[in-house]
Amino acid sequence: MSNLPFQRKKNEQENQGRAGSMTKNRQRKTAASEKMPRIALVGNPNVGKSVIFGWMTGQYVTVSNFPGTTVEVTQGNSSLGGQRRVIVDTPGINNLIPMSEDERVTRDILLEDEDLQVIQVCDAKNLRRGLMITLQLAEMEKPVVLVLNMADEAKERGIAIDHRRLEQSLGIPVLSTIASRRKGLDGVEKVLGEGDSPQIRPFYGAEMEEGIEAIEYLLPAEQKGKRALALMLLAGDESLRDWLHCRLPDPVIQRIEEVSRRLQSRHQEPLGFLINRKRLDTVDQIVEGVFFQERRDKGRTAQAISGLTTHPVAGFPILILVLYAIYKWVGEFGAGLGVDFLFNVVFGKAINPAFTRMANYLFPWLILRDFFVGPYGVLTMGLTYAIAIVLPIVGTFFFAFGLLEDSGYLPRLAVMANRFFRAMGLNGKAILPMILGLGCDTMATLTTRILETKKERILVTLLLALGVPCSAQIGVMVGMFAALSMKAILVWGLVVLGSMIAVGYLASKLIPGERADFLMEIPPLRIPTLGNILVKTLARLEWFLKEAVPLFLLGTFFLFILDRLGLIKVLQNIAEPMVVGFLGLPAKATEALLLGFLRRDYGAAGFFIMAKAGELDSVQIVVSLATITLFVPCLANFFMIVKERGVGQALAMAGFIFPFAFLVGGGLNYFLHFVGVSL
Ligand SMILES: Nc1nc2c(ncn2[C@@H]2O[C@H](COP(=O)(O)OP(=O)(O)OP(=O)(O)O)[C@@H](O)[C@H]2O)c(=O)[nH]1
Ligand SMILES: [Mg+2]
Repeated sequence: MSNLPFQRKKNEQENQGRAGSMTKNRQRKTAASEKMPRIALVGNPNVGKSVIFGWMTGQYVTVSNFPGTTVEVTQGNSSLGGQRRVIVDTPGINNLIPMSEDERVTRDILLEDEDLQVIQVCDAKNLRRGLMITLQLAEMEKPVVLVLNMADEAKERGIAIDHRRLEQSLGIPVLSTIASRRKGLDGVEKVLGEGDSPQIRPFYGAEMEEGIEAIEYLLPAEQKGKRALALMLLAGDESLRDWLHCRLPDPVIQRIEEVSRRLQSRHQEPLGFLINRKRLDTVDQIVEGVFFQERRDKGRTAQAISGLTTHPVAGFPILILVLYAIYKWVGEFGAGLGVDFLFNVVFGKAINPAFTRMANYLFPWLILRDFFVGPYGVLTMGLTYAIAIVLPIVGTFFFAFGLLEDSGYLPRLAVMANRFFRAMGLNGKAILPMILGLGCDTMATLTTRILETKKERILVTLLLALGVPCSAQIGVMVGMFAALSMKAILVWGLVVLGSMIAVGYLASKLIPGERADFLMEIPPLRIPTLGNILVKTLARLEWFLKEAVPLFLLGTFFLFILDRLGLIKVLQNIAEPMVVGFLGLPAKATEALLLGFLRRDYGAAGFFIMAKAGELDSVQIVVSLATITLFVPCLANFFMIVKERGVGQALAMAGFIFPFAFLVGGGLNYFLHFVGVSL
């Protein structure tokens, strides 16, 4: 999932859009990349495409043991084999008839670029599933090289594949690799640019073949891979509608629809189902002669651990253990030792005093001094908050999250959480973005593209914005938990979860549409590679420094201006009935809440400082944490919602979330005081 904004940005720069906008994509390609041969890495989700892309281009894109890590296309240049080529990393697919937006991206690239060569990456353990794609690539007449990756795991499970025979049946090069250990990749280099279209063409029965032929005849004469298109159309691929309208006049489209209708009227089952069944039969015939599983007993320990992690009873102590380890690492090491050292020693004793002296010496004007080193100074407040408080906390959390991503624990957590998420009207795949939101809500909002129904996409986007705290915020909150009792943390957790369930439940009743079935691929547990985790953590930190820190500085500047204009007091007075009267917080908390509008973690950092200074009692800490957790995460997330869902929906969500957050915070304050709970 798995992906974070740094990747989004890169993608936007390098690949610039595409989902459904094939023409735009074409226009935006640079003249240079237009001439270079293009190779796309295509395959099922979580099979190692991005690892191979990284090796081919030297460019890092997020790699995680999590299906749906890549949701946008990334392009990079490669000069492997002495020739310059453009390599394209694509989102994983299970079928060329797209079920979700990310799958459509991949299908559109294949359709759009007629000269595209394909390296199909397949999980060697799951040859059958991979060959379903090979077969459709064959129908598209794409030149393919088949890479059977994860040879190590296949071997562990006693799987042997007869490569020679597979090559013969497909008529294309077949290679075996362990991409994560860079094994066998030189073989890929040797066959770059080679590869014909695979020679497998299932026979779909006389009637169906007649229909295919009739549609092929109606498609534009110069079109390549007409058979694949005809089959997509017969299978009822709605996503092709725009494509057809750009290329064919309406009467021809109507004739195509007529062929399809006539054929369907002669069959009871949907044509798409019949087509798929024939394909599966063909794949089974190929697999029979080349795929052998000798013994199944290896890898038992891993399977046993995997079973425990999703067990309805045993899964919970494991989850608590994992959370406790994160708490120790982030809360005590990052937020405790790390922050103390950076805040008290590095910034408190060295950097800030030195800068203050320098500013006093350099600037005769008080306003300039205050701008840099005053109570709302960009250095003494903005940079100090960002680097001394948030950075050590998010750094340690990013590392921990990377470990969770690469070990394969996150999809298991999704399984565990399934029952609970059902209450929110969500299940299956919808949980994946929610869990990725713990890394970064902005990126998780982008990942809602893997969801099949619009209803789920809206629901998950709303819940992410409402209640899923991102890594930066979790970090800061974990730091504040240290000052709280277990009871207080529980109250906070229950309030946030309760709000999400209530909102999710109501929204799922109000938003029309279907809920998809629970269907989730669980990748095997793997020992994470330290290299990938370090690279990923650094890339995320780089993103934090580039995208979050400027917002921190902007927020500080904003407070500085308000302070100079004497407006902070005015705002505090205006907000007093709300902040002091309703939420029961000190008037100064208005500042933290203002910062919270920019970034939730910055707001939380404001509360962190107040709590550290003893300005908040435990009830106030819990109320402030609950309120700020329920805010929209940050401006970036808001803009991502605009991008994905449109201005209307984004404004509606924000318009609901902010008052709701205050309402819950105030309600909690009244409840805790009314019941007289001591926390
Ligand atoms: N054991 C093993 N793990 C591998 C191998 N290749 C990749 N991996 C791991 O498999 C996981 C998925 O790799 P990615 O490159 O993110 O897969 P992807 O195909 O890009 O996945 P999506 O973007 O989700 O479609 C990561 O945890 C990799 O470290 C391999 O040959 N052996
Ligand atoms: Mg990927």
